[in-house]
Order: sequence, then C-alpha cells, then structure tokens
Amino acid sequence: MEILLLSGFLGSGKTTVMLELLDEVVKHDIKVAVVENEIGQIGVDGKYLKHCGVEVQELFGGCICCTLTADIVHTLNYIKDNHNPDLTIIEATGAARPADVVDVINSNITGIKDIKTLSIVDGYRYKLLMKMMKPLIGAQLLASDIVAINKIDEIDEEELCFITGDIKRIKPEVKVLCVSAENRVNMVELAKEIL
Ligand SMILES: Nc1nc2c(ncn2[C@@H]2O[C@H](COP(=O)(O)OP(=O)(O)O)[C@@H](O)[C@H]2O)c(=O)[nH]1
Ligand SMILES: [Mg+2]
Repeated sequence: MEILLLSGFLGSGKTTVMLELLDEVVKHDIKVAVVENEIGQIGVDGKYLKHCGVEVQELFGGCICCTLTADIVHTLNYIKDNHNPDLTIIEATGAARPADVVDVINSNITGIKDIKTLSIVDGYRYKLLMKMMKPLIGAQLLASDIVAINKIDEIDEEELCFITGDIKRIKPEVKVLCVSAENRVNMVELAKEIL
C-alpha cells in the first residue's frame, strides 16, 4: 500500500484536489482508500465514493499528527488488512505537521511501500497566511515532496511568480505545480506526479 498525505491550511482546497485526483485514480483502475481527518467546507460523500469503489474512513475530533496518532495507526492497519488498496489518501487537518504524521506511520505500520506528501497552498491567501502562521505553513512546505499552488484562477502572473519563488526559497528541490482544482487546470499533470 502506498500513502499520499495531503496537507495545507483549512480552505486551501485539499478536498477539492482530492476529489479531482480520485477521478483520475479510478480511471486508472487503482484501488484506493481515503482517510478524512478534517471537517471542511466541502464534505467527502462517503456513500458516493464507496459506490465508486473507494473505501472512506473518517477520523474527526483531533489531529492525526498529535492527539489521534493511535487512531491513525489503527485506521491504516484496518484499511491495509481489510481492503488492501494500492493507494490510501489521507486528508490531514490544516494544523497538522506532515513530518510528524510520516514519522508515526513509519514507526508503527509495516508494509507501506511509499509515503508522498502533497501540500496544497492557497494562492489567493498565501501572503496573509504566511504573515499569520509562517512556522506552520513553512513546516508543511518543508515536509512536502510536491507542492500544488491552488486557486491560480484568483491570482495574477506576478503574484504566482512571487509565491513560487518564496516556496523554492523554503525548499529548493521541491516540485511545484500551479493548479486550479475547481477549474480542473493542471490536475491531470498533478495526478501524473502522484500516480
Ligand atoms: N477560486 C477557487 N476556489 C477553489 C479552488 N479549489 C477549491 N476552491 C474553494 O476553496 C474552498 C475550500 O476548498 P476545500 O477543498 O474544502 O479546502 P480544504 O479545507 O483544504 O479541504 C471551497 O469553497 C472551494 O470551492 C480553486 O481552484 N479556485
Ligand atoms: Mg477538506
């Protein structure tokens, strides 16, 4: 089983990105499960996804990087033993530190082939969020394998260049893609990076 960990601040577009990625994943006949840790604006319709063959587990009331570490281990072991998907996508809360989640998984679960961390950056609120919580967003970016700058439909070229440059200063080797999940811009390219 491979794991894709989605991080990024509340409202950045994690669920929207995930639903678009699931479309691609299902097209490629990849068996997939979802762990939803954040109650957000856009809900994950478990019943609908189950209909498409996607197993959905919900873990609410805390964060999988700290208060719910035992629960995420239990849930991932349950998914592995009972569904054995090729890929499990975890949507963490906006407050989660992905490096801590990766440590918990690596220290407690066997049989994980690969864990990738994808951070979703809210292009529209980037400057504001960096002003308010640089340590958290910076830690999320540092722990990422791939960064998707989302909501590019809301920002101009100059703003996008600034954000890309800022992310590259924080983590020069990280792969950065510019997307609009809502408008399906560059989502196939993002899926290719992940699958
Ligand atoms: N303008 C714009 N809005 C988006 C885009 N992607 C997501 N959103 C909106 O951002 C809000 C938060 O999205 P959601 O996926 O729930 O974010 P999450 O909290 O990180 O899971 C919703 O109102 C989405 O419709 C995008 O590409 N462009
Ligand atoms: Mg969400």
